[in-house]
Parts: sequence; C-alpha cells; structure tokens
Amino acid sequence: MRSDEPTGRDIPVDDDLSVGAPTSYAAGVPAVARALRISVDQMGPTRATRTLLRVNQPDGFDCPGCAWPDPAQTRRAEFCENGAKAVAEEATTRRVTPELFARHSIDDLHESTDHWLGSQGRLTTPMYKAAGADHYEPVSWDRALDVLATHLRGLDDPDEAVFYTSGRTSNEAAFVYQLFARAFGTNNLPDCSNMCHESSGSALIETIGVGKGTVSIEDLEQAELIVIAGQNPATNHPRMLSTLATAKERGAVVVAINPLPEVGLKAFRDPQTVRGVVGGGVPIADDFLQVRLGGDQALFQAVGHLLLQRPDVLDRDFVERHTSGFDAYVQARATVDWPLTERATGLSRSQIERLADRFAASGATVVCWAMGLTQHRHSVPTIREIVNLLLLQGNIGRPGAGVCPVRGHSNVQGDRTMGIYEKPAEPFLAALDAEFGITAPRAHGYDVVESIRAFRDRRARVFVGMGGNFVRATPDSAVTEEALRQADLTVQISTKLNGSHAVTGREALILPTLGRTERDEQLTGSQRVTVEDSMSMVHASQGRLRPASADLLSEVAIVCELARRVLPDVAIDWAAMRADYRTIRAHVARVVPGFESYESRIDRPGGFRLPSGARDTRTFATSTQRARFTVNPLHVIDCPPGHLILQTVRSHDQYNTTIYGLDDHYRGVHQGRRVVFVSPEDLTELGYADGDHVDLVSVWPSPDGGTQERRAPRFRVVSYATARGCAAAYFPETNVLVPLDATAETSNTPTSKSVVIRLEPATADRAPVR
Ligand SMILES: Nc1nc2c(c(=O)[nH]1)N[C@H]1C(S)=C(S)[C@@H](COP(=O)(O)OP(=O)(O)OC[C@H]3O[C@@H](n4cnc5c(=O)[nH]c(N)nc54)[C@H](O)[C@@H]3O)O[C@H]1N2
Ligand SMILES: Nc1nc2c(c(=O)[nH]1)N[C@H]1C(S)=C(S)[C@@H](COP(=O)(O)OP(=O)(O)OC[C@H]3O[C@@H](n4cnc5c(=O)[nH]c(N)nc54)[C@H](O)[C@@H]3O)O[C@H]1N2
Ligand SMILES: [Mo]
Repeated sequence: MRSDEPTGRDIPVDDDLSVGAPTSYAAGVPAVARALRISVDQMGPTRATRTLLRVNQPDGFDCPGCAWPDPAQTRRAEFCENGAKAVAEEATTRRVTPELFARHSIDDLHESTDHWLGSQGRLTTPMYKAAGADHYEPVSWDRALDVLATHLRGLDDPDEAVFYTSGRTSNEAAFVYQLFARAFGTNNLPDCSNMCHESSGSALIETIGVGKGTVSIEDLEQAELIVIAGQNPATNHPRMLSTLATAKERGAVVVAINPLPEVGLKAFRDPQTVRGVVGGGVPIADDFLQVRLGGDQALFQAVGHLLLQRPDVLDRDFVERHTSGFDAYVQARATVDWPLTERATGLSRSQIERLADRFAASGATVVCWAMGLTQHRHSVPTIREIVNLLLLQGNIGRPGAGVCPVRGHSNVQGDRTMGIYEKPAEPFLAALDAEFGITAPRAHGYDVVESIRAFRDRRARVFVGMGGNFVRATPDSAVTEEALRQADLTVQISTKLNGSHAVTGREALILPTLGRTERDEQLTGSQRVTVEDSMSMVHASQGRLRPASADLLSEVAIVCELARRVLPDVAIDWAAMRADYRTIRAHVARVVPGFESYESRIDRPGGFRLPSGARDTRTFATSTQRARFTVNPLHVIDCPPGHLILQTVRSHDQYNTTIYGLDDHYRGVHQGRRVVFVSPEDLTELGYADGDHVDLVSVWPSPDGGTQERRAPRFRVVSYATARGCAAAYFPETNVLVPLDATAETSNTPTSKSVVIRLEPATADRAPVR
C-alpha cells in the first residue's frame, strides 16, 4: 500500500458528530438543494441535469430509489431528494479500478466504513481472489465465469449453491436468473424480501389470496381515511408525501402510528408546487399515535373490538358474500383487556377509541405500512389484524380503499413476480417446466436466514449475490461473516463496492455490472428492461448514459453466459435471450399470468397494471375461496426491567447499507451515525443523560437456558421524543445485535425492529469502524 494514500481505516469515525433539534417539516427547497449538490458533486453539472430529467419519465429510466409508483400525469421533474441521491450513487463519475484493489488488501477493505467503500465509485473490472490470496486481482470475464461454472459443476448437490437477489434487478434479469437456478436444480433463491416485506406477503396471501397491495395512487387520492403505520415516508418514500398532500386537499384524514414523531408525517412542503416553495407546507397527519414498538397488534385488535360494538358501521353484505371466519373473529374480539392493551401499545384507551371513531366515520380506508410492522416476531399476525379491520367495513376491492404495503427496493415486487422465491408455487413451476422442457426442483429452498445457517454448517458452499450487500444487510453480523468465510466461493454481481466484497469465501469474484441509468447494448441493439412498482404497475425502463466502463456486462448477459457454461446439455437458448430481451419477455408472457401481450403493453407510457382478484373482482384465492378473518393470539414483547426494545432504522442519508452521507437531517443528527435515541424519561430512569456514550448490549435466550449477549460498542445517547421503553439506532451498525434465530413467525424475517437491549457505559474511548 502506498503510504500517502488515505484508507477507509484512517477516516475518523464520528469525531464530528453533532446533534441538534429535529426539523419541523419535510422536503421543500432545502431538499432539492441538497439533491442537486450531491448530484453535481458525483456527476458534474451537465450530466447531473441530463440524468435527473430522465428519472421516471416515460422514455427514461425507473428511479432506482424506492418502489413508490409514478403518478399518471408525470411531472417534468418526477424525483425527490433521496431518488436523486440513489441516481447520483450509480451515475457517479468516480471509478474503482484494479489499482484500488492492488493498494488495499481485503482486510483493509473490511476495516473500512461502508461510507468510504461506496464513495470510491463504480466497479469497472471483474476481480478474482484466489485461495490463500489477500488481495483481489483483475481477471477476464471468460476466466471469471469459468471459475464460477467449475465450482457449480463440482458441487455434490445443486442445493449447495445459494443464489441471492436484491430488489434492483430488472424483471428480465430476475427471470433468467431464477430459470438458471432451477434448471441447475435448486430453489435456493433467497432475496432481500425475506428481510423486508415477507411478513406482508405471508399475511396477505393467506387472507386475501394475493401477497401484494390492493390499491393504486388514485385509491389513495380518493380515500377518506389513510392510516400510515410503521413507515417513515419523508426519508424512504418521499414522493408518497405528494400523494398524501393531494389526498389531504380532497379531505382525507391521515393517522400516523409510530413510536417516533417522524417529520414528514407532521408537515410537508412540496418543492414542485408554488405553495410548497413559499408556504408553510401541508400538515399531513391529523392524529399521531405514539405506539410502543410491536404494539400495533394490540391496537388493531382493540379497534376491531370497538367496531364490532357498532353494527351500523359494518359492511354486512361484503362480510356475508366475500369472507369466511367472521363468527370466530367476533367471538375472539368480544372482549378487550384494556390494561394489557394500554401496556402493549403505550396508548390510552381514549386515543384508541378515537382511532376506532375515525375508522367508523370513513367510507373508504387505506392502511399503509412498511418495516415498522414487518420486522417483529408477531409481524404476520399484526398484518392479519389489519386485514380483519378492513374486511369489517368492506374496505378491500373498492375505490379509495385497501391494503398498501409500501415496498422498498424499486423492483423487489417484480423480482418475486418473476419467480425469485425459495418457496415457489406449483403452477409457476409447472408453467416453467412446460415452457423450457426442464424439471424444476419442487423442494423448497433456503431463505436468507436459512442460507446463513447453511453456510455456517457447511451445507452450502457457493454463494452468488445478484446485487445487494448480503453480509451487511443480514442480522448477526459476526455469525454471518463467519458463515460466509466458510464458503468455497463467494461471488458478488455489483455496481458498487460494499462490505460483502470484503468478506469472502476461500475464493471470491466481483463481477461488475450495468446499472439502470446506463445504455444496455446487446447483439440486436439497445435493450430496455421492465420493473413492477409497489402498486403492480409494470413499465419499461431504459438507461441512456454511457456505461461506467467498457468492461461491464449486464445482469442478463452474466446469467446467460454462466448458464451456457454450467448447463451445456440443457436445451435453453440462452444466447437468444441475451441478444434480445424481447425473447425473455415472450417467455415470461407464456409463464407468468397477467403478462399477455407484454411487449406491446410496455410501449404505452406508464405500462400496465397486473390483475389482482382481490382488487379487481373481489375474488380471493385463499383456502376458503373467500377473504379470511383470522384469530391471532395477542403477542406482547417481553422486556425485562432495566432494558429497552431497540428498533434499527434508516437515517436520511442512506439507502439500506449504502451510506450516502453522515447526516440524518430531519432527526437533527449531523456528521455521525453511532447514536441511540431514547426518551428523556427512560434516560433519567436508567441513569443516563443526553451526550453520554454507551454500549448497546442485546440479550437473547441461549439454547442451554442461559442468555447470549451481543455488543455494539460506543453510541452517543440522544434524548429524543420516542415512545417509552423504546430505543432506535441505525442499521447496519446495529445488525451485530440481532440474533440469527430472532425471526418472525411464518415469514422468518429477522426481528430488526424489536431487539431487547440494555445500555452500559461505553467500554471503548473511540468509535469502531462498524
Ligand atoms: N432514502 C431511502 N429510501 C429507501 C430506503 C433507504 O434505505 N433509503 N430503503 C428502501 C427499502 S428496501 C425499504 S424496505 C423501505 C423502508 O421504509 P421504512 O419502513 O419507512 O424504513 P425504516 O427506516 O426501517 O423505518 C421504519 C419506520 O417504522 C417505525 N416503526 C418501527 N417499529 C414500529 C412498530 O412496532 N410500530 C409502528 N407503528 N411503527 C414502527 C419507525 O419509527 C420508522 O418510522 O424504504 C425504501 N426506500
Ligand atoms: N437491522 C436491519 N437490517 C435490515 C433492515 C432493517 O430495517 N434493519 N432492512 C432490511 C431490508 S428492508 C432490506 S430490503 C435489506 C436490503 O438488503 P440488500 O438489498 O442486500 O442491500 P442494499 O444495501 O440495498 O444493496 C446495496 C448494493 O447493491 C448493489 N447494487 C445497486 N444497484 C445495483 C444494480 O442495479 N445491480 C446490481 N447487480 N447491484 C446493484 C451495490 O453494489 C450496492 O452496494 O436489508 C435488510 N436489513
Ligand atoms: Mo426493503
């Protein structure tokens, strides 16, 4: 390593951390200014302007930020501050070249912050780490793909390979990727969804027969009541605030349910309207229920009880014609244990009654939610209770009403539709077999948590990551790192450098790929791809920028070239699919219901909406062929005295494990990330004060009957108006605290929003890198 070169290790961590007051409104002109500053910094002024004007336009590319849909009338600038950051992160002119890998050993990279790794720029060349080597070296594509193919062909069993996907992958790439995995012989297709909305999918499939939301933007705009539980839209889905502002103007009531008083739920200034620029902004939430972490199930049960006391507000006709299980639900909700409900929710009975009144008064209700509801032990029952509430008033399958799980990654929903799933349904596999003349495996594969266990126990030997940052995004960082290091080969198909590149198996590959903003040239010319948003709209996306390097392959090309090498005897024309993505879409149209006339329907600006029985015709593909009321035992998170329940959240300056910057503007945190938010009352009770430095220690029952402890050192305490008994800190720094076995029932999602911790005086006098 050259001595004049600063490394990620040398960057001081949190020396400049400062904490001020949270802001009082979201977005507005300061947000646009921040977006432009970041874009210009990464791309220069010309490229920044040209690129940002193509985000979410009919002839442009889909924003890689979040999965919030585009309104029917696309405005000239349909992006937000955080979308602009996501674009800048990808379209940056900075480059990672082989010299960087020559200068920095893998250990060096491992000791660098995620922020530093990401800010090195776009990956440009395939890189290989040989067994025993401590550096990556450049390698040709031919050799790289041969290394991977040789490993895969050498496995004793196809189930020793794991094929992970993150939700930025296009429909086309996802389809060929899962096809390859299944033709190879495994359903080991874990994805980021396993850590994200799996609980929503599990609950919705069972109860309404489709694992997706049932509303469109128009429904939100027409709703009379919108409930937003467990979501921080100002940071994570900023364009949703424009929709909410429109709904408010039409008279909708908005209720926010959250342990944190998130700023965007208070007031929003739309930077794209005159009023947003000069005015005080639109207040969003009419009511804010400061629920305790994990208290939503108790809340929704109590509201269900209260609604049942008022037969006049029920939709009898809907209940009789379209649902099952009503009588059992009525019986289960006949009484409510108010002291227990108040303890579980941290809310007063009158607050809960007011919410029930709002449901009763509404003729059309939408419930939106995100990670605050999906990452608890009892997430699936909690979401089932939302369905119960909506069914009572017939709020599914009619305008202005429905369920709205707000998705994260821009194409995470599409990837699942394309078959990225470890537990595929039989009709999908049968259609795949018929189309390609293969016999796809029927045994379920590993999800994310099971994959980590499989590597830990040497049941899995080859890891392939189609995007994402598996090692940093997953729980129990120390255990996960150790597990992945056991692999024979780890392969990351990536646009940017991240922590997963620094935790390798015996051998490792980095395969650099095109991003969504870039031109994708194949034999038949420039290709477009498609994505599906949170509201089931499928539309085209076409990048126009010159690729970050001449040596990048598209995700589709990588999979097809690999498949040709691994499966020479399988009669699938991979080359034709690579050469012309229309060929892939023609296959999809025959395999996946709802994609008929795929090619012509994506010519239409805005694309097309996938059909949904629940939404369109009130037909419910459940075990009873009706929408199902369910009875769910109440779960209250058990938190011993002197302990807090910790939720792990995103700051305003990150995209999952990608750290754009060190500010959490809306919450008043600047130039640092190792903070823990605790209420002033709890701090006093626990004997700490704002500004103290503490270690976070999580406690978890160990198999031998004792307790296991995990420690995340040195966090600055921030006195903050969160719910009593609850704390918040950022991930991925806190993933080390989440035990691998702490997962949600049914969905197996890590419980990243309910980690039982205690605070201890900091043991180190300097913050660690992670
Ligand atoms: N800029 C940006 N955009 C993103 C992302 C990003 O990292 N950065 N990530 C994308 C992805 S993959 C996803 S999944 C989404 C995530 O979007 P969010 O779900 O909004 O993300 P989190 O930061 O995890 O915030 C969880 C919210 O739920 C609240 N909450 C936590 N626990 C509970 C609870 O028990 N009950 C209730 N009622 N509320 C609770 C928290 O206080 C917080 O407001 O955003 C997507 N968009
Ligand atoms: N403690 C805790 N853990 C969590 C969560 C939490 O709330 N708390 N949230 C969970 C959630 S909701 C999610 S979705 C997961 C996210 O898990 P992942 O999706 O695995 O993680 P990301 O940080 O989104 O992945 C970022 C990397 O993706 C790569 N990338 C970006 N764009 C592209 C592309 O177009 N193609 C390819 N091939 N690669 C690309 C880049 O190399 C970048 O470094 O994390 C989960 N982990
Ligand atoms: Mo997510």
